[in-house]
Amino acid sequence: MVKTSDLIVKALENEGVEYIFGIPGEENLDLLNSLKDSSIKLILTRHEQGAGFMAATYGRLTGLPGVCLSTLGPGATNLVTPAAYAQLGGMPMIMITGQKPITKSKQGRFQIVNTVEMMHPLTKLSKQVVHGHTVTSIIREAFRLAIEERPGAIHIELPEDIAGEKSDAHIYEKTSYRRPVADSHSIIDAVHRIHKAKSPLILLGAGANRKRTRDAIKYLIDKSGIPFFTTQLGKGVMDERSPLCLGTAALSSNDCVHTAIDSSDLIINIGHDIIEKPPFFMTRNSFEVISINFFAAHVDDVYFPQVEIVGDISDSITQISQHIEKQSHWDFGFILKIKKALDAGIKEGADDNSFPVQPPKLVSIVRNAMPSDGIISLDNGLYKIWFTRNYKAHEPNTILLDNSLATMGAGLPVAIASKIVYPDTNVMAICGDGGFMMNSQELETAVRLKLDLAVLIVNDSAYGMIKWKQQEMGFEDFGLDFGNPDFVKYAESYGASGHRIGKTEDLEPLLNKCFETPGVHVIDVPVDYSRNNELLYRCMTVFKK
Ligand SMILES: Cc1ncc(C[n+]2csc(CCOP(=O)(O)OP(=O)(O)O)c2C)c(N)n1
Ligand SMILES: [Mg+2]
Repeated sequence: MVKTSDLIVKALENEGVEYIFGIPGEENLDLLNSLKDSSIKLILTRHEQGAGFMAATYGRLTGLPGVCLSTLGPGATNLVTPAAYAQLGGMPMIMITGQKPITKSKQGRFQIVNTVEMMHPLTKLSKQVVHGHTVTSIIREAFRLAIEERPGAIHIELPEDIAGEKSDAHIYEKTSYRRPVADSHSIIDAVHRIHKAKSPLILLGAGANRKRTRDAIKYLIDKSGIPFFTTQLGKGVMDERSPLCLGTAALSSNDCVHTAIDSSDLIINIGHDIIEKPPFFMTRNSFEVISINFFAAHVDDVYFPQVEIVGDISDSITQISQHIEKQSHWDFGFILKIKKALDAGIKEGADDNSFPVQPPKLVSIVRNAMPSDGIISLDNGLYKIWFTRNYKAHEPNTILLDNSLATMGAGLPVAIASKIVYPDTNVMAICGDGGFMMNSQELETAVRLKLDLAVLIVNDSAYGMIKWKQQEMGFEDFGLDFGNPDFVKYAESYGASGHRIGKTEDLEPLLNKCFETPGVHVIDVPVDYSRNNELLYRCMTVFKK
């Protein structure tokens, strides 16, 4: 007979868990004690939200579920946002929360909320462990289900008394299986439609961002010569320096890339689903869409693909490539003209040395400072549009952002988890002054873990993204300005290095210096958003001329 909390740790080790991110409460003390002699490393954070974002990111980067831990009640409610983040973002994550004893009462209803019910709509499975005998099968099922397409969040509640009781449950072996593949009839139908189209376009979305898909997609693009564009979450699936890359649909409409999309008669959608902000709006009269995904497409007013290829994405693409041939009637002339205009616009923005920094210049400086495999982690704010639009990703998972829950506050924890997973890679969090302050306490975690990390704060002393929308909607400027702490002193008080730039030319050498100097660096960068619309829509104006 073995104590249940010991069994859980053994089961987690058996699943290959390396880290548990979290903040224990008294209801987790058995589990904490069982972790003491385990190979699993506890990463203590300063807010459960930070722990959840880190666990989800571990899952996103490795394909294996990331694990986080909290106490009951307030600890568990703090995991609500990361649960939604992982669930919407398709990131495998397992949350283990504590609970008061269930076989007897300890403190009445003190701190008790129905966490299992609370987590139901945010997870693929939310379950309480009611007996030590079932705990190992629950863990095996949790790990299986978390990575099954579409990946997502799982919640396991472990009551205090169950954690301490003994059982003789055995550990279940990990199993693996080959994913189902698409039927050849649907492949032939799709190839026929692609051949018949005048100007087909490939869209790369989040689901295309899986191990082994890049080679298959690259082969399809090389063989067919069909241009491609990406969603925000599809960035990096292919090297965006490709002459066939039209860039990213950072907005849903009215950007230059949409002129190209609207001129196409067939979009070959690899891995985008409607949980991400739409890269375009379909209408009755617009292009046809072929959806290639692990599952059938969700239908919506703005998205209703006419053709489906359901099965392992890599395999589907490989099957398509076997049959596809370049067609002499395909015409990409207009589409590639737009690409030229887009690229010229991006280059033009890179020359502007005015101060405070203009967003396109900021993107160009960061791109220059980051090596091809360097990772940037974006929080949510106006700068995200600029980075997704102008930052050309070279490698998969090198621009980590959230375009499904689109929560503020994840930028720093995501960067911390990325550095833990890839200790030899340059990692930079890029956060607005609003988003940074939502989880800035994790600076202490980064310093304690002795991570080398850059944190760039896009400083406009406001919730800039909402200010922009306010202006777009014709409202008066109201209610969105705030003051900031002195970010240099703030960083230093955590034992990090603080920097502030006084002119735009100083930023690139400073970033290079930060990557050469160990430790956590916080860089305060004043930005000017006042010309946002003019710069954002410049490509459209140039193109319309
Ligand atoms: C947790 C959360 N709260 C509110 C929002 C709505 N929201 C989206 S962007 C934004 C402003 C972001 O401000 P900041 O981080 O300073 O970036 P900026 O746009 O100013 O560059 C807000 C309030 C959100 N996405 N997430
Ligand atoms: Mg701001």
